[in-house]
Amino acid sequence: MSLAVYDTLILSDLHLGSELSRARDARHMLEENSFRRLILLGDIFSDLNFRRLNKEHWKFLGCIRKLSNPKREIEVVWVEGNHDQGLTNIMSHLVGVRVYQEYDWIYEGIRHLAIHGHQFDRFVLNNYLFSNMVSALHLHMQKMDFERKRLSRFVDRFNTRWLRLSSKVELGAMAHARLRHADRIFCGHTHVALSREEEGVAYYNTGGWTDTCPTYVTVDTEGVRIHEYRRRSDDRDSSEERSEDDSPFADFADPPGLPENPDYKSVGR
Ligand SMILES: [Mn+2]
Repeated sequence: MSLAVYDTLILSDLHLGSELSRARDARHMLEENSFRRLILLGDIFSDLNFRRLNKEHWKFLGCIRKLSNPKREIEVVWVEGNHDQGLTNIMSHLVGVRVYQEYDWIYEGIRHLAIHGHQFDRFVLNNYLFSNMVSALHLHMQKMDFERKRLSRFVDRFNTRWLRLSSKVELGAMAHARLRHADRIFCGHTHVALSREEEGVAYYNTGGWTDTCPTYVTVDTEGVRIHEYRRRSDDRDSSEERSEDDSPFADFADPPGLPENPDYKSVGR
Protein backbone atom coordinates (compact mmCIF):
# COMPACT_ATOMS: atom_id res chain seq x y z
CA MET A 1 0.00 0.00 0.00
CA SER A 2 1.34 3.37 -1.01
CA LEU A 3 1.91 5.90 1.79
CA ALA A 4 0.50 8.80 -0.21
CA VAL A 5 -3.19 9.53 0.08
CA TYR A 6 -4.31 11.24 -3.08
CA ASP A 7 -7.25 13.57 -3.18
CA THR A 8 -8.25 12.05 -6.50
CA LEU A 9 -7.17 9.17 -8.71
CA ILE A 10 -8.41 9.05 -12.31
CA LEU A 11 -8.27 6.27 -14.87
CA SER A 12 -10.00 5.78 -18.21
CA ASP A 13 -10.31 3.51 -21.23
CA LEU A 14 -9.99 0.12 -19.57
CA HIS A 15 -12.23 -1.44 -22.25
CA LEU A 16 -13.56 -4.34 -20.16
CA GLY A 17 -14.82 -7.00 -22.55
CA SER A 18 -11.85 -6.55 -24.85
CA GLU A 19 -9.10 -9.16 -24.72
CA LEU A 20 -6.64 -6.30 -24.42
CA SER A 21 -8.14 -4.91 -21.24
CA ARG A 22 -5.54 -4.79 -18.46
CA ALA A 23 -8.25 -5.32 -15.83
CA ARG A 24 -6.01 -7.25 -13.47
CA ASP A 25 -3.31 -4.59 -13.51
CA ALA A 26 -5.90 -1.87 -13.04
CA ARG A 27 -7.32 -3.66 -9.99
CA HIS A 28 -3.88 -4.12 -8.49
CA MET A 29 -3.10 -0.46 -9.09
CA LEU A 30 -6.27 0.53 -7.19
CA GLU A 31 -5.38 -1.84 -4.33
CA GLU A 32 -1.88 -0.35 -4.09
CA ASN A 33 -3.01 3.27 -3.84
CA SER A 34 -5.02 5.36 -1.37
CA PHE A 35 -7.38 8.06 -2.49
CA ARG A 36 -10.42 9.97 -1.31
CA ARG A 37 -12.03 10.17 -4.75
CA LEU A 38 -11.90 7.78 -7.70
CA ILE A 39 -12.97 8.88 -11.17
CA LEU A 40 -13.60 6.26 -13.83
CA LEU A 41 -13.32 8.53 -16.82
CA GLY A 42 -15.23 6.60 -19.46
CA ASP A 43 -14.83 3.63 -21.77
CA ILE A 44 -14.33 1.37 -18.78
CA PHE A 45 -16.36 -1.03 -20.91
CA SER A 46 -15.54 -1.81 -24.51
CA ASP A 47 -19.20 -2.49 -25.17
CA LEU A 48 -22.18 -3.49 -23.10
CA ASN A 49 -22.13 -7.19 -23.96
CA PHE A 50 -21.53 -8.65 -20.51
CA ARG A 51 -20.91 -12.11 -21.93
CA ARG A 52 -17.53 -10.85 -23.09
CA LEU A 53 -16.39 -10.14 -19.54
CA ASN A 54 -13.93 -12.66 -18.15
CA LYS A 55 -13.10 -13.46 -14.54
CA GLU A 56 -10.60 -10.61 -14.20
CA HIS A 57 -13.09 -8.16 -15.68
CA TRP A 58 -15.70 -9.16 -13.09
CA LYS A 59 -13.09 -8.90 -10.35
CA PHE A 60 -12.37 -5.32 -11.38
CA LEU A 61 -16.08 -4.51 -11.10
CA GLY A 62 -16.14 -6.22 -7.70
CA CYS A 63 -13.23 -4.05 -6.62
CA ILE A 64 -15.14 -0.92 -7.70
CA ARG A 65 -18.20 -2.08 -5.77
CA LYS A 66 -16.11 -2.54 -2.61
CA LEU A 67 -14.49 0.86 -3.00
CA SER A 68 -17.89 2.52 -3.38
CA ASN A 69 -19.09 1.10 -0.05
CA PRO A 70 -20.09 4.20 2.00
CA LYS A 71 -18.04 2.92 4.97
CA ARG A 72 -14.87 3.53 2.99
CA GLU A 73 -15.74 7.20 2.50
CA ILE A 74 -14.35 7.20 -1.02
CA GLU A 75 -16.34 9.08 -3.60
CA VAL A 76 -16.46 6.85 -6.68
CA VAL A 77 -17.56 8.58 -9.85
CA TRP A 78 -18.23 7.08 -13.28
CA VAL A 79 -18.07 9.51 -16.19
CA GLU A 80 -19.66 8.11 -19.33
CA GLY A 81 -17.55 7.49 -22.43
CA ASN A 82 -18.67 6.74 -25.97
CA HIS A 83 -18.17 3.00 -25.50
CA ASP A 84 -20.10 2.79 -22.25
CA GLN A 85 -22.94 5.14 -23.04
CA GLY A 86 -26.24 4.03 -21.58
CA LEU A 87 -24.75 2.45 -18.48
CA THR A 88 -26.26 4.87 -16.01
CA ASN A 89 -28.90 2.54 -14.59
CA ILE A 90 -27.07 -0.73 -14.87
CA MET A 91 -23.90 0.57 -13.21
CA SER A 92 -25.66 2.26 -10.34
CA HIS A 93 -27.35 -1.07 -9.58
CA LEU A 94 -24.38 -3.34 -10.22
CA VAL A 95 -21.58 -1.45 -8.49
CA GLY A 96 -23.36 1.35 -6.66
CA VAL A 97 -21.60 4.15 -8.50
CA ARG A 98 -23.15 7.35 -9.77
CA VAL A 99 -22.74 8.04 -13.46
CA TYR A 100 -22.15 11.52 -14.85
CA GLN A 101 -21.72 13.07 -18.29
CA GLU A 102 -19.11 15.37 -16.79
CA TYR A 103 -18.03 15.81 -13.21
CA ASP A 104 -16.58 18.87 -11.52
CA TRP A 105 -15.07 19.42 -8.11
CA ILE A 106 -13.06 22.02 -6.22
CA TYR A 107 -9.83 21.05 -4.52
CA GLU A 108 -7.65 23.63 -2.75
CA GLY A 109 -9.65 26.37 -4.44
CA ILE A 110 -8.85 24.99 -7.90
CA ARG A 111 -11.75 24.12 -10.20
CA HIS A 112 -11.43 20.65 -11.72
CA LEU A 113 -13.52 19.16 -14.51
CA ALA A 114 -13.55 15.59 -15.82
CA ILE A 115 -15.18 14.64 -19.14
CA HIS A 116 -14.42 11.61 -21.31
CA GLY A 117 -13.50 13.67 -24.40
CA HIS A 118 -15.43 12.07 -27.29
CA GLN A 119 -17.56 15.20 -27.16
CA PHE A 120 -14.59 17.03 -28.72
CA ASP A 121 -13.98 14.38 -31.33
CA ARG A 122 -16.12 15.49 -34.23
CA PHE A 123 -15.16 12.37 -36.10
CA VAL A 124 -16.90 10.29 -33.47
CA LEU A 125 -19.97 12.48 -33.54
CA ASN A 126 -20.29 12.61 -37.32
CA ASN A 127 -19.20 9.08 -38.15
CA TYR A 128 -20.28 7.10 -35.17
CA LEU A 129 -20.30 3.66 -36.76
CA PHE A 130 -17.12 4.14 -38.75
CA SER A 131 -15.29 5.55 -35.78
CA ASN A 132 -16.26 2.59 -33.62
CA MET A 133 -15.00 0.37 -36.41
CA VAL A 134 -11.66 2.22 -36.43
CA SER A 135 -11.49 1.89 -32.69
CA ALA A 136 -12.21 -1.85 -32.85
CA LEU A 137 -9.64 -2.21 -35.61
CA HIS A 138 -7.08 -0.41 -33.51
CA LEU A 139 -7.66 -2.74 -30.58
CA HIS A 140 -7.35 -5.69 -32.93
CA MET A 141 -4.10 -4.34 -34.36
CA GLN A 142 -2.67 -3.88 -30.89
CA LYS A 143 -3.41 -7.54 -30.32
CA MET A 144 -1.60 -8.51 -33.48
CA ASP A 145 1.21 -6.18 -32.51
CA PHE A 146 3.23 -9.03 -31.06
CA GLU A 147 3.66 -10.37 -34.57
CA ARG A 148 3.26 -7.36 -36.80
CA LYS A 149 4.64 -4.26 -35.20
CA ARG A 150 4.62 -2.26 -38.41
CA LEU A 151 0.95 -2.67 -39.16
CA SER A 152 0.06 -1.55 -35.68
CA ARG A 153 2.28 1.49 -36.02
CA PHE A 154 0.50 2.30 -39.25
CA VAL A 155 -2.83 2.18 -37.44
CA ASP A 156 -1.40 4.29 -34.64
CA ARG A 157 -0.42 6.89 -37.19
CA PHE A 158 -3.86 6.58 -38.75
CA ASN A 159 -5.40 7.34 -35.38
CA THR A 160 -3.06 10.01 -34.13
CA ARG A 161 -1.98 11.77 -37.30
CA TRP A 162 -4.76 11.38 -39.78
CA LEU A 163 -7.55 11.74 -37.28
CA ARG A 164 -5.40 13.98 -35.09
CA LEU A 165 -7.56 12.72 -32.28
CA SER A 166 -5.22 13.66 -29.49
CA SER A 167 -4.88 17.30 -30.49
CA LYS A 168 -8.56 17.62 -31.38
CA VAL A 169 -9.59 16.44 -27.94
CA GLU A 170 -7.01 18.74 -26.37
CA LEU A 171 -8.28 21.79 -28.29
CA GLY A 172 -11.92 21.01 -27.53
CA ALA A 173 -11.17 20.35 -23.89
CA MET A 174 -9.27 23.63 -23.49
CA ALA A 175 -12.21 25.55 -24.98
CA HIS A 176 -14.67 23.63 -22.81
CA ALA A 177 -12.63 24.35 -19.68
CA ARG A 178 -12.75 28.09 -20.42
CA LEU A 179 -16.49 27.93 -21.02
CA ARG A 180 -16.98 26.15 -17.69
CA HIS A 181 -14.43 28.31 -15.83
CA ALA A 182 -12.36 25.27 -14.92
CA ASP A 183 -8.67 25.58 -14.06
CA ARG A 184 -7.91 21.95 -14.80
CA ILE A 185 -9.65 19.62 -17.25
CA PHE A 186 -9.20 15.83 -17.48
CA CYS A 187 -10.07 13.67 -20.47
CA GLY A 188 -9.51 10.12 -21.70
CA HIS A 189 -10.70 8.75 -25.05
CA THR A 190 -7.44 9.13 -27.01
CA HIS A 191 -5.47 6.44 -25.11
CA VAL A 192 -2.53 8.85 -25.17
CA ALA A 193 -1.54 10.25 -21.77
CA LEU A 194 -0.35 13.85 -21.84
CA SER A 195 -0.44 17.18 -20.04
CA ARG A 196 -0.53 20.70 -21.46
CA GLU A 197 -0.89 24.14 -19.98
CA GLU A 198 -2.15 27.14 -21.83
CA GLU A 199 -3.08 30.57 -20.49
CA GLY A 200 -3.84 29.34 -17.01
CA VAL A 201 -5.81 26.24 -18.06
CA ALA A 202 -4.23 22.84 -17.58
CA TYR A 203 -5.31 19.85 -19.68
CA TYR A 204 -4.53 16.25 -18.76
CA ASN A 205 -5.23 13.09 -20.67
CA THR A 206 -5.36 9.97 -18.53
CA GLY A 207 -4.27 7.59 -21.33
CA GLY A 208 -5.68 4.07 -21.12
CA TRP A 209 -5.38 0.44 -20.03
CA THR A 210 -5.28 -1.54 -23.27
CA ASP A 211 -1.68 -0.82 -24.11
CA THR A 212 1.75 -1.95 -22.98
CA CYS A 213 2.04 1.21 -20.92
CA PRO A 214 -1.09 1.77 -18.80
CA THR A 215 -1.40 5.16 -17.12
CA TYR A 216 -3.42 6.93 -14.45
CA VAL A 217 -3.53 10.44 -13.05
CA THR A 218 -3.48 11.66 -9.46
CA VAL A 219 -4.30 14.98 -7.84
CA ASP A 220 -2.92 15.98 -4.44
CA THR A 221 -1.31 18.93 -2.64
CA GLU A 222 1.72 18.62 -4.93
CA GLY A 223 -0.41 18.98 -8.03
CA VAL A 224 -1.35 16.65 -10.86
CA ARG A 225 0.79 13.71 -11.85
CA ILE A 226 0.61 11.16 -14.67
CA HIS A 227 1.80 7.73 -13.50
CA GLU A 228 2.85 4.80 -15.60
CA TYR A 229 1.72 1.57 -13.98
CA ARG A 230 4.52 -0.89 -13.43
CA ARG A 231 3.51 -4.44 -12.75
CA ARG A 232 4.75 -5.97 -9.52
CA SER A 233 7.66 -8.32 -10.12
CA ASP A 234 5.85 -11.26 -8.50
CA ASP A 235 2.80 -10.76 -10.69
CA ARG A 236 2.74 -12.75 -13.90
CA ASP A 237 0.10 -13.23 -16.55
CA SER A 238 0.57 -16.98 -16.43
CA SER A 239 -0.70 -17.06 -12.85
CA GLU A 240 -4.09 -15.80 -13.95
CA GLU A 241 -5.97 -18.76 -12.60
CA ARG A 242 -4.28 -18.94 -9.21
CA SER A 243 -6.59 -18.85 -6.24
CA GLU A 244 -7.29 -15.40 -4.83
CA ASP A 245 -10.27 -16.30 -2.72
CA ASP A 246 -8.66 -14.66 0.29
CA SER A 247 -8.60 -11.32 -1.52
CA PRO A 248 -11.08 -8.76 -0.21
CA PHE A 249 -11.74 -8.03 -3.89
CA ALA A 250 -12.80 -11.55 -4.79
CA ASP A 251 -16.41 -10.51 -5.42
CA PHE A 252 -17.71 -10.89 -8.94
CA ALA A 253 -15.16 -13.60 -9.60
CA ASP A 254 -18.02 -15.54 -11.09
CA PRO A 255 -20.39 -13.71 -13.39
CA PRO A 256 -23.77 -13.44 -11.67
CA GLY A 257 -25.53 -14.32 -14.90
CA LEU A 258 -27.25 -11.11 -15.77
CA PRO A 259 -30.47 -11.42 -17.70
CA GLU A 260 -29.89 -10.77 -21.35
CA ASN A 261 -31.06 -7.40 -22.44
CA PRO A 262 -30.82 -6.69 -26.16
CA ASP A 263 -30.59 -2.96 -25.43
CA TYR A 264 -27.21 -3.45 -23.83
CA LYS A 265 -25.64 -5.64 -26.47
CA SER A 266 -23.83 -2.90 -28.29
CA VAL A 267 -23.39 0.81 -28.49
CA GLY A 268 -23.31 3.28 -31.30
CA ARG A 269 -26.63 2.62 -32.78
MN1 LIG B 1 -13.69 6.89 -25.90
